[in-house]
Amino acid sequence: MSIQAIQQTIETYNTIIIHRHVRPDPDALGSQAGLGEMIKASYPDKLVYVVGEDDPSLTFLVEMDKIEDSTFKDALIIICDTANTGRIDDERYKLGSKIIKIDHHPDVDQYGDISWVDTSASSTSEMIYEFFLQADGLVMNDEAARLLYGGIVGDTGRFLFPSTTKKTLQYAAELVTYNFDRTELYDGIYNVKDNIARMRGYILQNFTLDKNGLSVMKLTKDILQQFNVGVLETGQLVGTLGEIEGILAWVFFIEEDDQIRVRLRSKGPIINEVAAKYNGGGHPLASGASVYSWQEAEQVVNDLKFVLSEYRK
Ligand SMILES: [Mn+2]
Repeated sequence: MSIQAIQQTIETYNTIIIHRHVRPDPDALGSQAGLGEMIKASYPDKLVYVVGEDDPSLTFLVEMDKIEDSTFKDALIIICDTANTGRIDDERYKLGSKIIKIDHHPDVDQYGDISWVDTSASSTSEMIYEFFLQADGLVMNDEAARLLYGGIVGDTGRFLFPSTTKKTLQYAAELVTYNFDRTELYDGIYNVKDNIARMRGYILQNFTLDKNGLSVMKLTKDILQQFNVGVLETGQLVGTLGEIEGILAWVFFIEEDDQIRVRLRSKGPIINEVAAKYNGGGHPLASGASVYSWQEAEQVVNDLKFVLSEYRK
């Protein structure tokens, strides 16, 4: 089974470089760095690096390593939480000698010499803990536990989303027996700056809601500027509409310099097929895409209207 194959492969390499997706979330970083810490603790002689761009709002979790191109030569590459190669942060993964994919998103873009994809897992961090349990003689420590717990918390919305299973809660229960500061972790993930709080106020004042339960929010450059919210920070906004009665699915359009970023969320209707039509993808109930004009954004809205009306039949 792939867990054994993954451990055997890790054992044969001296240098291991771990990647994750661009614009990381706590699960991307938690699985990446949690696995890294575990490998370091289990095989102290190996050189283990985590790479990608740092997101300033998440450096409390982990900071990335800066490494030379030459380090990739003969290295094992492990890519966590990344469904398609286009979203891998740090393209130099191509310079490595072998690739392992570990992910919980639908396996649309199959890549890697070894691939372990489990869409029933709440998070890739949960899979990394499973890897620890099923592999032979691996070492867990406080830092790895902190990272994996943070990843699980992030992807399950603090154990709220339906992806949370008995296994998720069991693993979380085991992880909290390690010594790390949970309050500090929650503050790091959930505290927001005042500009984000005010922008949320704007969203709550201005969201639309149609008869089928679709909500549309357009955040133009002007509005983002008015609230002094940067592109990276907009990820903290999309959940704002999640608790409003009557909203079945919602879409955020975020205007950037070169594109309009589309963030889709749903409480039932499958929306990742719409995302796939517009240069994107993701989970059935949470995905993202890109469009290049407001006319194209209207097409996304029309496609979503169709999905919702079909869902309600
Ligand atoms: Mn994830």
